[in-house]
Amino acid sequence: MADFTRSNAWKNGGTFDNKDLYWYAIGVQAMMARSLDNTASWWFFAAIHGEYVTPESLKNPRAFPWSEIPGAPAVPIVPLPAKATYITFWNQCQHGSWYFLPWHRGYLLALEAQIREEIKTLGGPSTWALPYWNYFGPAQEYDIPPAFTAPTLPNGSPNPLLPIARYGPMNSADQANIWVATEAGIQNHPPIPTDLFYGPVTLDSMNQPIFAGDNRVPEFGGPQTGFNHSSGTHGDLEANPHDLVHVYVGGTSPDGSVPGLMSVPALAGLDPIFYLHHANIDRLWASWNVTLGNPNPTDPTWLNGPAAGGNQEFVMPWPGIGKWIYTPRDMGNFNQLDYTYDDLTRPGGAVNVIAERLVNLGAAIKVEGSKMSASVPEGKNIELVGASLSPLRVEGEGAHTLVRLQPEVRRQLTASLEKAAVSSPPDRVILNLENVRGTRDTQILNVFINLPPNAKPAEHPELLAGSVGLFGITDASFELGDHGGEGLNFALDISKVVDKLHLGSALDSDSLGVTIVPNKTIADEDQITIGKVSIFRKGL
Ligand SMILES: [Cu+2]
Repeated sequence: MADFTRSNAWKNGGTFDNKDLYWYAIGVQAMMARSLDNTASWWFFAAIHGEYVTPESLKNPRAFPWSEIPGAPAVPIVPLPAKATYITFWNQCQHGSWYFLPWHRGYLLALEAQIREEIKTLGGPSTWALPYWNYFGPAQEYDIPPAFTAPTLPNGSPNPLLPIARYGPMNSADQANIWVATEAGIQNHPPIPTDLFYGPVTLDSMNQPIFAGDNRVPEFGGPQTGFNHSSGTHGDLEANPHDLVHVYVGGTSPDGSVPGLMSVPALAGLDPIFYLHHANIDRLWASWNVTLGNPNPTDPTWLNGPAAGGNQEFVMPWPGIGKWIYTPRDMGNFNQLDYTYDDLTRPGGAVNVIAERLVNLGAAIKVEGSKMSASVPEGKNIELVGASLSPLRVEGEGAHTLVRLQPEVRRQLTASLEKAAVSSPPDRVILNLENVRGTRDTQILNVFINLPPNAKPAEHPELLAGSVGLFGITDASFELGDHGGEGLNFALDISKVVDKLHLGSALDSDSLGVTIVPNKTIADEDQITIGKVSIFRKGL
């Protein structure tokens, strides 16, 4: 039986009438009153995720220093903790890794424990739990809950949940304009300029039943890695919704000079909405396990975490005990943790992607009422279907390249689609953007396949392969950083687009056109490049 229940932040209209939000604000205010070097301060916790305040982090000339963040709140840059302390605790967040979900679960637990301490000290409820922001919820829940944009607390003091540097999907200084571009959000908000495109934040990642993958097909939870703070291939849940929500909520200042806090890993933990976004990501993982019945890895290298392999350990400050060390094993079994969520149903209901594809491909499948049965291929065979021949510079309103298909592999892929049946599931097809580099974390790139010349992207959603937010690209592109500036990789499941091309006989070609459409015009100094666009098939 869980001791604590995390609830929907939109309860009671998402205002301070929702006592979870009111007490969160009180706790955040107490933590913000402490100094940077205090392990129980708001600033220390933000730096655990990532920071641009130590000399080591500021070596990257494209870093946006904490000293330049416009207040409120006024973000302190001194006093730094002792170096041994910040080396142990700061810059831990795991991205592009199968540790993404378990590391962030522990991070949320530690922050929640600290906030609960503050609340208890100030006479609030001892059962307080961190609320979550379910931007996929009904009505206008794609909007940020109003408690995060109110200028003041009920007593008239400044609202600690409202930072200046939060600009939303329209890159606007108007705090009323902070929302997540889900399909409902896009429909109900001001029209997007038609030469650009806002790729939707979706729940498609919830349909992937396998947790761990590799750099080409990272699956639901991400590729197997060691301790991985930046670079690498983002897993399906990490890429969309996680990265896209960060970038849509953070945005950039209207003149482009200030990144929204949420858009950059080394700034994101400073914005109080961060933890409600991550609580929702954590809830989706729990739902994927508990409601959909999908298993976490049983591999000891996942269970024991990177410390068992000689890497850094996952460690958090913890009120009363000082320091808490944890592993993915401690985080993975949701039913054994001391908290739960008020809603673990899979948002949008169950979806069987393979069954949907079989219907679209015209295969005869067994239909029982509204339920369709078809198994998911568990195969490990991954094969390159084709790749672009040269690196791609993405500037202005976008870029275009060709992916050359290898005739023999393309024929095998076509054959798999032609003979698709319950007993012979079609290949999955995955498009990779490899070594994406640049200096603008706030950018979103939308990837279209065979978009006709001069066509408006918004009129061709059926050709959208997917969308990626460049959350973390500045650090991942720094030559003197952890991975030599190799950049980020993204993997988009394009099976449904390929099925349509196949049915329209457009797959029978020696190449596919790939068009990159940004969500906002790209400035030259952002230096966004894609090393290679490649396409893989994953079959039985
Ligand atoms: Cu995050």
